[in-house]
Amino acid sequence: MTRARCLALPTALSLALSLALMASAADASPASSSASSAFAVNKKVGADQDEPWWHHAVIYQIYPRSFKDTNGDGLGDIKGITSELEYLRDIGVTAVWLSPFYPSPQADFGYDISNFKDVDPAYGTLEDFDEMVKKAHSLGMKVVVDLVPNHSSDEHMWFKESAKGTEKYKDYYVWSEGTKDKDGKPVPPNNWVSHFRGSAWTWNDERKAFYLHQFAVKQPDLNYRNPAVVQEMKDVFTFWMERGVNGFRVDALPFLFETQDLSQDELPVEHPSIDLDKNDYDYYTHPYTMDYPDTYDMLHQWRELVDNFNEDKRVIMTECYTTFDKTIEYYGTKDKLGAHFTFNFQLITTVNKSSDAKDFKHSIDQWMKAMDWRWPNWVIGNHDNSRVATRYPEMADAMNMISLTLPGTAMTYNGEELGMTDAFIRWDQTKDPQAVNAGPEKYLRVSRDPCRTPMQWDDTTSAGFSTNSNTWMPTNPNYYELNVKKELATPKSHLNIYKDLTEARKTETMRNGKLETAVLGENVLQITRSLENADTYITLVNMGSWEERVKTEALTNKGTLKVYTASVNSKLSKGATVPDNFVIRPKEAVVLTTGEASGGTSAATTVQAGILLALLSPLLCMLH
Ligand SMILES: [Ca+2]
Ligand SMILES: [Ca+2]
Repeated sequence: MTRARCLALPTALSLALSLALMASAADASPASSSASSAFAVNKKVGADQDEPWWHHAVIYQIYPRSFKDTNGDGLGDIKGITSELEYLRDIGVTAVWLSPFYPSPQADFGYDISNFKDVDPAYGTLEDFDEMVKKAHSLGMKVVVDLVPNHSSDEHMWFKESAKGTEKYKDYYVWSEGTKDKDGKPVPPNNWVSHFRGSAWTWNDERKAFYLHQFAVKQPDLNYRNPAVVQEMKDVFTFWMERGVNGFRVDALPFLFETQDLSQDELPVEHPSIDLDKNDYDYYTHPYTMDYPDTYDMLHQWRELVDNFNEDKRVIMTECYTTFDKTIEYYGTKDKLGAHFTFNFQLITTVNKSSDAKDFKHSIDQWMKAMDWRWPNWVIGNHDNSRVATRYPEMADAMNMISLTLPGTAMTYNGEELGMTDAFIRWDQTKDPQAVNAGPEKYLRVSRDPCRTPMQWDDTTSAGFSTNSNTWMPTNPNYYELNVKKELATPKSHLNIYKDLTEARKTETMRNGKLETAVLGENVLQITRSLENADTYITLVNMGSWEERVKTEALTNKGTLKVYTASVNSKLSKGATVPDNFVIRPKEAVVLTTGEASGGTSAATTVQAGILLALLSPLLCMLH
């Protein structure tokens, strides 16, 4: 048996009017909407009022290893990216961000870099890279590269020379002789633990000292208190800007600087989770190794370098998993700018499949309230997190609708446009160092392998990712039915819905319209985008486990509402006129508009809506 509630949608009139309506509706019925929150889209970011390319961009994260293999070695490559740029353009992507493709021993899949200014031969050459950038630009797309400043590989020439004590390089890394135990054996200077478990200090026999590594043993932290290191990394930015890249995604920024007083131990968190022990990073607080003030200053220096390189606009987007306030601080201040935007991980870290619509509204509002002069962005998935369709069962479309209809820059991790899911990777197939270090009992809790499986292009060998059936990471066995080819041919597929959404983003309303968020009843999240003299767009998502009834009569004074696009689990179809009352299924999501549906309407859809309304009438009676 279903449970349906009558919900009143707030109007897309002025905020004051909406609030007044909400207040009176709330008095009348417990199922009415909560107060809505409104946010203007502020374009004045930094000193420059011209809109940069990245403001309304859909930035698509490519994990090069898993995207497309063109030479049959089972590894993705740069030529593979080049070969699929038309696909990306056609689905509405406006910029690609490439996860690391630099020469690397692959101890942490490219985040351990042995040369910051080259392409790993496994992925191709600098010429391949230049070709890719040229083609992307010719298709009207931008290219962003990953920049990994915190550490290099221990196989980088700098580290080898530093370990030898070569004068020029001896202070390129953070070295300490530590202390001695009772047997005279050297022990690390403090209790700092690496992200990948165990001490963050490893003894180097050649140097006769410990080196700091906040991540893997093979990722020694660079010493940014050495001006030569600061200059080296600035040269890396310049090298890639000269090759035509349009921006940088800066990796693991909060860990750039540590305290200089290495005698400081870090304290355990107050109530560590029972499955954590003293070798786990999350067992401790990190006041001496995270969000250090000098880090914010270095970011400002990079911002100046990138903004002043030439007349082209480039973006710095930063990866900072930290507290909310510290995250916002990475935007810098109006007087001392930091990132153009720092990743908004709110939809990964503050909400999950158990969250209700109020939690989502709070998560979105909290970010928007902090924006002020800052530019918003939305991240729902990446190479470090379980895939969206797995984290939010049956909500792949809903999450894409949320991230793509909110104002600001939208990020899409490769495969999320298809609703790709995490694959199960056996212990003996596990490659992620974080998972390997956790051991066979705990690896599934931390492994990032499941979200890094090959892109699913079609139903041929290895999902069309490679002609080789032996790929570096197994292909998710669901590729026979979950792939680009099939979804492109299926009118109501995750991919075609994604295309509808990127199309909507081109409208003036989506670019410049104000945002209102509201909750209908307990479970339906409403995101309204409106602009004077332009069509209104309303995203509705039922976060609950039951059907919800939505009443549309008070919604708009702009005429009939149509379904712009609807999730695969929706009964509504694109182009259908929205009935006065309709039921929204659990985890269903729709975008409604006062204008036309994406890509026009079909004759069948209106009929379907009529049938739906007829089916609903018994429920309407039940409620009286
Ligand atoms: Ca290859
Ligand atoms: Ca560091």
